[in-house]
Amino acid sequence: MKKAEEQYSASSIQVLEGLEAVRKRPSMYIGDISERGLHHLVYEVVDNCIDEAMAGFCDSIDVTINEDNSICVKDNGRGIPTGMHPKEHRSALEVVLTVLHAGGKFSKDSYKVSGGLHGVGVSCVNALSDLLIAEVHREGKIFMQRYSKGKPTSQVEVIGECSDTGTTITFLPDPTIFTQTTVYKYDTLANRLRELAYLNKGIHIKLTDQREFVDEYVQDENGDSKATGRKVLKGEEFYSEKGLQEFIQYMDAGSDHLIPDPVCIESDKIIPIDIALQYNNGFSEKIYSYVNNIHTIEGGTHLQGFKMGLSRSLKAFAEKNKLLDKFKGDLDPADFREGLTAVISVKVAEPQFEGQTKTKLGNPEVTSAVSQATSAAMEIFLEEHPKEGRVIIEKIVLAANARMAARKAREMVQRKTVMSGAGMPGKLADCSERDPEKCEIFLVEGDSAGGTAKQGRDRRTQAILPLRGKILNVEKAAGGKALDSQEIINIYRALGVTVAKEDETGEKHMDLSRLRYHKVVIMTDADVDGSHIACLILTFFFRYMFDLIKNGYVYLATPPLYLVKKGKEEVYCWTDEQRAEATQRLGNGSDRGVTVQRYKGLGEMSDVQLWETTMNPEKRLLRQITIENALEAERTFSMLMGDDVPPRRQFIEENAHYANIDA
Ligand code: 0RA
Repeated sequence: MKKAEEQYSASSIQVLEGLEAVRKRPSMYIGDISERGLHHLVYEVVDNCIDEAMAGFCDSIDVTINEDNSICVKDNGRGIPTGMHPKEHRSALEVVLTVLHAGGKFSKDSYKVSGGLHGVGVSCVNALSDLLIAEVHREGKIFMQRYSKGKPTSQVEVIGECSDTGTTITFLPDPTIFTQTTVYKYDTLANRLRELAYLNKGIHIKLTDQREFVDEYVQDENGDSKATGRKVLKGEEFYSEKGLQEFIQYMDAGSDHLIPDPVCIESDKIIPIDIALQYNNGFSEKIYSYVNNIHTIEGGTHLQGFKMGLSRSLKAFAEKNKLLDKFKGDLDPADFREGLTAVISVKVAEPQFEGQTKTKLGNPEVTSAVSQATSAAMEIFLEEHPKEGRVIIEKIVLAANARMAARKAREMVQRKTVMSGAGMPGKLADCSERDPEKCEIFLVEGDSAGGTAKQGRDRRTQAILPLRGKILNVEKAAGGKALDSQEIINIYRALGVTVAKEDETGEKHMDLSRLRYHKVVIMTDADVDGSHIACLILTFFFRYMFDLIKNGYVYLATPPLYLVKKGKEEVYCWTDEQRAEATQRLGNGSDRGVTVQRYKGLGEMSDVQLWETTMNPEKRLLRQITIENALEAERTFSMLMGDDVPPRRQFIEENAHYANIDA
């Protein structure tokens, strides 16, 4: 069926069958029924509160994860109307909660642009919940109605009086729909709520987790945090007074800025546009773009417009002030964005989402709107801040020079890659199969582990490329410098790809038609060093071969941590819980005669063990790297691989799962 037809029949089904259709085909409405879909339910409800806040009636949203993994979302908006709906012969509340897409039909100022990726409304959440309770404070009364699987199980009842207004939705996801998991992840919700707080300044968004107590901290007079010795429920409040400007500071934490304050661009001329940007002394380009509060991971026309407007205004400023007179060569569009961090947020009434993950804006009219707003605001900024302007141009010229100097190295890589048919790196142990779909390559830390992997592998489909120690930290390499590194050249050559090129819209793409393996597996030791190396390799993929990640070709291998043994019985374990369980089981309740061997590195395993636990497709656990949480990944990479030490130390301390093994 064609796309348009599909959508057409979908909307007619909705009218005919209402919420039954949602229960029959939940993925069609909320994307999927995995952990992602489960969390999507929360976003769907919160989006309605954000709409209410955007309309100017709400400034506080409280999200609570209850002990039973039900979710409560409370706002201080006007409250969903509870009066009789003239056409439907039932309360407006019931209509909002049981009719698909009814959420916005009442609002007079109908420029509703928020709404989740699928924008289906609270009624979907209702349909997919075992239990949903709506409580509305409005006109001095407290109204309540209950539902189960989308159907009302009570009338709208007045249960008390109040002097405030607002809506509280409590729902318990239906486990027969969410069969994979019904357990909410605090961090997943926290990341999204934080993002929403930055994107919609002035709203207090609180998250509380009733399932977990944590140590309470207070700030002392020096601003240091100190434990009080008491326990409190886990939670955070997200609030941003200045919006995107603070978002950038959060994303860019730990880098040195080129100009004192971020540049802010706001325009309401054609469509609402909100942009903040900052330059730092790093070398990567970090632009986060949003449409209607949705992170457009694949960019699109708004991003394209921003890039155009930015280069145009900076170029005009440089030429006007004769700052390029000594510069030989020409400026590449990407030169304008080295060391740039920017957040772009636009509101589009009828967004068209395209691309592999449906997170790429297609509306053509948005390009010129954003481009004009950007260049107009940048012109004013540069006019008023000529000193900052000069600093930025100097950085751009530096980037251009570094790029040109690196071009030779790059051309060499290209030539070698393309020309030499037998040009595989000497250390590569290739597989015999030629169909890329069936082929895997393991990037292995160190020659010794590489040797074991070569012995243990399935030669037909598995190739091994040992990497020497720590590969270059590309986060610290200017321009094309990364391409000077022998280990990185080897990766390009082994994979059969060339350096990503920018197209006319400013998007970087790789030619993946010659990619020789559809699984690229990073295999490192299960210790701190190994994690660091995996992180370096991932950073390289993230910055230079993003298309590989986007297509789902990149994986992490997970070698076991322990071997528990009694007599001939052997059990591999990946966690401390598994180890304890295996010890108990093999020892029949005692640990007599049970030995526990801890693997410190891949090199300690025999080829057979490595195959059995980590490489054998039948038994191994591969973790696919996805772009789901690209935002957090980006921040983490910058932080871990950047210059600033304190945040890195903090992160490692908080996340050092491996560090405890010896304890
Ligand atoms: C329909 C109409 C009005 C508000 C809402 C829905 C509304 C929905 C949700 C969902 C969560 N929080 C909400 N807050 C409000 C307009 C009400 C009016 O005109 O008074």
